[in-house]
Order: sequence, then structure tokens, then C-alpha cells
Amino acid sequence: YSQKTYAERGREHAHPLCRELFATMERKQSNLAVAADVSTKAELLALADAVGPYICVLKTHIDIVADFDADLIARLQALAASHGFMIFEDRKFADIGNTVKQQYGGGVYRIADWAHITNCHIIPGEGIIHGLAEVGRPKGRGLLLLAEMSSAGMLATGAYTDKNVEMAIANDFVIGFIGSRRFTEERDLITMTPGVGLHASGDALGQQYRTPSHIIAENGSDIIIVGRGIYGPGKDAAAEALRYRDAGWSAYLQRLGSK
Ligand code: UP6
Repeated sequence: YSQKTYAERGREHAHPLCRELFATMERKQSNLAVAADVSTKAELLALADAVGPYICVLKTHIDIVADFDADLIARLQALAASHGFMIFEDRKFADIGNTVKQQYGGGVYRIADWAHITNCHIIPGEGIIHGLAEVGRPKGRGLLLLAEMSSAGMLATGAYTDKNVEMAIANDFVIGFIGSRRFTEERDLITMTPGVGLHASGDALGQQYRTPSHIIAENGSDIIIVGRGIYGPGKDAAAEALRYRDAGWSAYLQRLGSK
């Protein structure tokens, strides 16, 4: 799949959400997701609006928004529709199936009502996927498995990563992975990669950055996830998003060219 265009993969994909996502990526020439880790409603909406033209996915951590309310969701959905991006709530579910069902569908955030994509750890076993699927599948949502993480000393390696791949292939609610590379050719599963930066090499708490070209052109990942590289102090978020969009897209063209 690394050698196919996003447009081709979109046309051939079995999951409607992936067909739409690939079509968006092709139309906007963007494999950029922005990690919008800001702590107020106003900041989140302003950031989403500024980077909206350049992204295929907006990744949220909705539980860090101090003044969260239903109006925030309505406005985020309006921005997603007007700019044409999908919302990925990076919830990293990790409990038993029966519990995650309630966390995904209910509570304060009602994630399944508005997030096109969410993700989970498979540490509890396959029941977590089945629980989330019961809620998300009827709504046309998709799930990513955390096959690897970007941080120093992370424990998702070897046989654990392989288990993620096995479970992803076996469950049609799973549309892909969080990880650093392409994991399988058995079905078209999308890899989204966090820990991407053009300059910094990491932070004080274990984050490690690699470049778009390393991740997309060499490793065969599909989407780069960039947070602080885009909206750090003194940065113009729209200008940085455009820069990362171009870097991600040229890495993708480089990959296709290396057939
Ligand atoms: N994230 C990682 N690494 C992972 C999984 N998720 O960094 O393995 C998420 C973080 C954050 C974003 O929760 O939202 O990706 C990275 O942000 P940054 O670019 O500002 O480091």
C-alpha cells in the first residue's frame, strides 16, 4: 500500500470513513494531522480554524479543555465540515470492553457522537475492540490501535506490537494504527505517526521527534501528527501548518517516486 496513491486507496477501501479520509487527503494534498493540545475552548477553535485548510485530521484531547461544553463540539463539527477535516479524539482507551463502551458513548464527552476516529491500547485483550465497536460501528466510526508509541522507553514492542497487527487485521472496526511505520500489507490499515518535528529532537518528558521524510518516505507511514511544532510559543500556526503540510506531501511524493 505504500506504493499506491491515497486516491487509489480511497477508491478501493472497504470502510466508508477511510474512503472519505483518503479522498480528503488527495483533495487537500495533505497527510498532516494537527495535535491540538490546548487548554481552552477559544484556543482550540482558533487553532482549528487557522490550520483547517492544511490538515486532513484534527487530533483532540478533549479532556484537557478546561471550559469544555456542548457548544465547543458543535463549533468543532462546523469547522470540520467547512474546512473538510476529520476529528480524531486521542482518548487512548485501556479498560475492559464493558467500561470503554460507557466511556466512549456516554459521560460528559460522548466521544462517539462527534469523533470520527478514536484509539485504544490492546492491553485488556480483544474485548476492548469489541466493546468500542458496539458503540462506534453503527455510527460509522473507526478505531486506531496503539501498536507503538513515540516516547523514550515505551513498552509497545516486539510481540506486543505484532498482537496489535493481528487484532487490527481481524477486526473491521479497526482502520489502522498509531506507530512509526507501515505494519502490514494484508489489508489497507492506515498508520498515523506522532512525535514528528522538523527541528526539535524531543522534550524534557520523553517525547522523541523524527522528520516527515523519515516517517512517510522511508517508513511508509501515512499521516504525520504534529503538535507543538505548529503552535509553540511565538509560532504562526497557519504558516507552520502549511510548512508541515508541504513537508509531509513531498515525503509522500518521494515515496511514490521511489517505486
Ligand atoms: N502522542 C504522542 N506519542 C504517542 C501517542 N500519542 O506524542 O505515541 C500524542 C500526544 C500529543 C501528540 O498525546 O497529543 O501526540 C504529540 O504532540 P507534540 O507534537 O506536541 O509532541
